[in-house]
Amino acid sequence: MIIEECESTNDLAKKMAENGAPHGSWISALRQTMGRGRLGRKWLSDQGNLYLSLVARVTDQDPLTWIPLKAALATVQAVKKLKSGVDLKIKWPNDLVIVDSEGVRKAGGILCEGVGSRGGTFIVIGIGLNCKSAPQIDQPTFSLDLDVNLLRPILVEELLRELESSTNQERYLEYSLFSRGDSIEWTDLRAPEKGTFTGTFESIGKLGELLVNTSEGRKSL
Ligand code: BT5
Repeated sequence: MIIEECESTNDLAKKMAENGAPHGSWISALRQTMGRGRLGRKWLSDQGNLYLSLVARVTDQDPLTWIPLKAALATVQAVKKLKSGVDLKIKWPNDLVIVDSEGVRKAGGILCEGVGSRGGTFIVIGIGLNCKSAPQIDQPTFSLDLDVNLLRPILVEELLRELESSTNQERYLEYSLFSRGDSIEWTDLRAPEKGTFTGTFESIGKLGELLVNTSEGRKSL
């Protein structure tokens, strides 16, 4: 379903799921007035970009930690179906970025929110993608210049396909911003006072975690 405006499509998709909407139901808005990122951050949601949330019904057997990664993979694949030359990469875990001579610029992001109790558990997969314009913020941003009406059905199809398929580290790594041996820096959000850590990217683990080599040995993030 496509609507003009809402606060956040994730909120509406949660309500839909709570009211019994089946797996694969989705809602998309032309603009959001209170789009959300992770950890209370804002997602700027001007008219003309993609804002879509899909209800995924999940079971105990599903590797839930892979869902955001699968959603990112599906988004890259959908974009490439419309514009094969676009070099959209996944910056683990949930950023969609373009990398070129101007550096790394954010074009989209994924916000997965899990709700419900076992038995009726669902995850809302929220995707924001700058198709028409990119907001001016204190970080580099990018707009993909895509027709959002063409992208929407392809994205839903790719999402459903990814959710059905088994997890695949190799395919994910193909679109990962990080390659083996790349230096990476991170902070522990639970203990920011510890400052920045450094290491080199090794791979993606079985649960979708980031495996890095540090001076103290292998760590999973
Ligand atoms: C994300 O969070 O990247 C997840 C964004 C998910 C948005 C979708 S839209 C449909 C659904 N409904 C919602 O309400 N949300 C989902 P995070 O990694 O926390 O990144 C947030 C940060 O990205 C902000 O603090 C800004 O720095 C930057 N940012 C905000 N809006 C942006 C935009 N339109 N384009 C690029 N960067 C943006």
